[in-house]
Amino acid sequence: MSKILVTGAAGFIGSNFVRYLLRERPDVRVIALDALTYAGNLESLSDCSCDPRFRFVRGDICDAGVVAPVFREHLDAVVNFAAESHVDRSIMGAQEFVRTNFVGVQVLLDLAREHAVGRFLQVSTDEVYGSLGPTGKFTENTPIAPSSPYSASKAAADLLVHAYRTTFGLPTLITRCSNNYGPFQFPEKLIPLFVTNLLAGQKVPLYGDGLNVRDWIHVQDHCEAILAVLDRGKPGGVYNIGGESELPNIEIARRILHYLGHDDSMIEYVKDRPGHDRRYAMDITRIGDDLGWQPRIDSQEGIIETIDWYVANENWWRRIKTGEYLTYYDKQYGPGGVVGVEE
Ligand code: NAD
Ligand code: TDX
Repeated sequence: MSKILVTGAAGFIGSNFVRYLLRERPDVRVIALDALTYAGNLESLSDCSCDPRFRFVRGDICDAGVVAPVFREHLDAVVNFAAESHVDRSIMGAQEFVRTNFVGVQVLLDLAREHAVGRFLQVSTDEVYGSLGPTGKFTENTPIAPSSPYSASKAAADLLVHAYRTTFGLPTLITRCSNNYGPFQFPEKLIPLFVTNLLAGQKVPLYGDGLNVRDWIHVQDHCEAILAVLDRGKPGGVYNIGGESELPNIEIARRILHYLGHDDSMIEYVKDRPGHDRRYAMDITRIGDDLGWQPRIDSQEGIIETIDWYVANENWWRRIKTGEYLTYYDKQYGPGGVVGVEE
């Protein structure tokens, strides 16, 4: 039975990945580590908690003292999702982004080296490449040119991962994915923010002219791509992941508005995000050719299914909006402390 450490497991993509891994791989044990920042929600993993192959550890990836005992458990692989992930917050203050997204990765890399972990997969982002004009796509050879403190901290981590591969021969992998949507996304990001605002009778804030373009991928497709890279990716390899579904923000807004029975009058055009990247688009030739992965979920259907999920799971997002979700950990495990570490 192999043992995989998933960091940032209580976040949006991490929780979807843990659920997918447990479903897909009967022979895998998962240690789910998360600091439970504002973005971490253990309720997103409540259905996994009774699986004997699942264990939750509360811990900060920057704190080697807390994370080291987990590495002493002979891990086969580490998949690092832990990050500060919201661009707008990084514009308000970069410190936590540098700390978690860069220093945290250094702590994990050192531990992976010390304990000879078999595979270290760093979950990165298309944003490290910066912004595209109206044509062209990012390939893995596109120069790194991040625009925001968030993407700069992710790019810095990618460089560090590369350096650990070159200097120490660590079996690293990097995935760079485009914008995800799907269940359990924190309602500060475009799609869940707009859906939950409308369900609560509020307008949706569209930045600038609403014509910025993102390449949207369902989180399930992203999880499948990550597992393909973890299984079969070439050590030292970088893999772009994308949904092949470019949409301007206004189009996303209108799909959500119309599906929920509203018109453009519920759009509030607001001041643009500083340094706002105009367009992202991913060339996914490498992961297709080398690993046989392709996105499977059509964004037209996937976005509607996602809206339905937020409608059906109002309790999940309402508890975030009221802050009640922050008390869940203490109710499950008792106040404070680190749980789940096997010495
Ligand atoms: P998220 O904000 O939903 O989740 C991040 C998780 O990391 C949270 O559970 C949080 O509690 C945890 N965390 C934060 N700081 C930590 C620390 N110091 N120690 C331990 N845990 C900590 O983010 P997400 O959208 O799920 O993104 C996951 C990863 O995927 C990130 O690395 C992000 O850069 C990357 N990514 C996201 C997208 C996207 O569209 N959401 C696209 C490409 C790449
Ligand atoms: O209220 C909003 N209004 C708006 O117009 C918000 C929150 C966003 N936007 C725009 C900004 C972007 O052009 O929508 C687009 C998507 O914004 P976000 O959901 O904040 O995502 P983005 O900035 O594109 O970054 C996301 O994808 C790449 C994730 O948050 C990152 O973690 C990931 O690396």
